[in-house]
Amino acid sequence: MTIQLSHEPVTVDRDHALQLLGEMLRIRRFEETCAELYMAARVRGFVHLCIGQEAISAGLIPLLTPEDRIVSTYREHGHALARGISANACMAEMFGKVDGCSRGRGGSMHLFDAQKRFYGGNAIVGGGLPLAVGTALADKLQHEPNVTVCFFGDGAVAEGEFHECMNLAALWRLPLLFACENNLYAMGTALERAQAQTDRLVKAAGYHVPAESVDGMDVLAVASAAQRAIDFIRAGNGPYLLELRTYRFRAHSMYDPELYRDKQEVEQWKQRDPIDTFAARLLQAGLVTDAEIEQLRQAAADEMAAAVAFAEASPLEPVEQLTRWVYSDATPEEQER
Ligand SMILES: Cc1ncc(C[n+]2csc(CCOP(=O)(O)OP(=O)(O)O)c2C)c(N)n1
Ligand SMILES: [Mg+2]
Repeated sequence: MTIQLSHEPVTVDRDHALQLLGEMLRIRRFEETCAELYMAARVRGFVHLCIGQEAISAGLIPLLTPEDRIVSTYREHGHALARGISANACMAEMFGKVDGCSRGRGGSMHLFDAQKRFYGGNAIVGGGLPLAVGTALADKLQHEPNVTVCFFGDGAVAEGEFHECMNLAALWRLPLLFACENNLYAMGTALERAQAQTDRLVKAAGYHVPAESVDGMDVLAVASAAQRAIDFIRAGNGPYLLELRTYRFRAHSMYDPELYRDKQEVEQWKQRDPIDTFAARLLQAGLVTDAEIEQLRQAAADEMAAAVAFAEASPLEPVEQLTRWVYSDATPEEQER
């Protein structure tokens, strides 16, 4: 099927369409489950949901090779799941259990899996950017053909690290994709209240970094722009910036009373729900049936229910081991985990 986007036609076949939709549904269900668990005080700590932003993870991450690298933010559940960290390992991490992908030591904001080359989960706004410059520099120096993708929010663009990292990545022509998830708010601060220049493309141009702004609510638009960016970077041309225009439907974190935005604005964005709009397009094109969409929904629900059971059955780390991994006494095999 060929779907006409605003700027170009994109071809997607049935299997691919189902895969994209299925991934978004998995992420949505994982996070709805997290919200329920949090309200029931079964999951503690900070929890930041990406509900509304799922098209970014589902559209971009499957385009990477297993050797490529990802550095993310505290709003990273979707990135981690799309990268192939199992729902069991992510959910156990939410519960702080030993089978969590960070052995229960990180929680929601610090999902991590070195084997999947997923280097966090980072609570510091903009904190992932220098790490990503580091992994991209390492790959460049070792002549590895890998791309590092660094996700960060619109708020991180105001940090000095963003500018330093853009400068170094451009200067050294690093294989780094700057993936800015612009959801228009940094906690309770609207972008235009905090930044004099709100056009990310202008900022990228300041460092001679090619950039594109894309509708982050449209999974096909994300995939098509991300493919262009990744091809450009892998060909040795240096960094690229993608601005993914999106919106979070839920609060900043579970503690936020949301006094800074109109309910009407939120409702308007919900009309552009990346899952509902994509499903509607596929149905309209006759590519999938209602029953198939329902099957995907059910599969996601079953997977997440099983993940909760897995997480609950997983033990807490014994107290005697709490000082382990602080100053590493791990064997090389354990360090690989
Ligand atoms: C260096 C730093 N400053 C401030 C904070 C507090 N803080 C946590 S999230 C956040 C907003 C970041 O917004 P954005 O980068 O747009 O990401 P989003 O939450 O919208 O995904 C702030 C200021 C922090 N964690 N780190
Ligand atoms: Mg933001």
